[in-house]
Amino acid sequence: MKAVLCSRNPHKARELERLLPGWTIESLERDDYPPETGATYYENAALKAAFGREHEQGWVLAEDSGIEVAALGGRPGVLSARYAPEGAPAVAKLLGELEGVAERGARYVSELVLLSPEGRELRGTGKLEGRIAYEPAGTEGFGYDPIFVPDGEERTVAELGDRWKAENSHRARAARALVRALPPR
Ligand code: ITT
Repeated sequence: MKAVLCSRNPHKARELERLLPGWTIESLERDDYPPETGATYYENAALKAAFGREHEQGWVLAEDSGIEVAALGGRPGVLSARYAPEGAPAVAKLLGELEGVAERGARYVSELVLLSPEGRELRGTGKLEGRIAYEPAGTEGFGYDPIFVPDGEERTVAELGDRWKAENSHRARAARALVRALPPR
């Protein structure tokens, strides 16, 4: 089975191919994706999927995700990708906002939308609870992974690594929910 992933983030394609056994994930590489104007992760994922449907007849997959920080009232949340340039700048900005803040609780959220060739919509949602570390550590993953410590762990997602992520991440949980929603083949 092949699905076209409507995303410009190569990390997502790599993670999702691992998370959806039996599926080949191909990224839809275009430079005219619509702006993510939705108020929720689901709305943004559906927007990306609808854009993909304009270009692809087969299975179309889209994902929207973000990080919600309790001390920031849930920010950056659905605006995570626009919070700061991806990578070190985003990490530094978030650590700066939390300087001197003892309440470090946060969660990752992932919302997947899969459109069947006949136009049926399937969804999967996943969350990962944790806290924001005081300094970055680790080299795997992407985005906020160097400063996100999942509940029950002492190390960041970037230290725990891709294999840990494939079992436990918000995206892994969303992918399992999506697989459960798929019709039997
Ligand atoms: P597409 O919209 O093209 O799929 P994107 O990276 O812009 O790619 P989103 O709009 O869904 O994706 O934004 C998600 C942001 O949330 C992402 O840029 C990261 O900052 C953060 N994020 C989501 N999942 C993450 C993860 O597994 N590890 C680290 N950061 C993550």
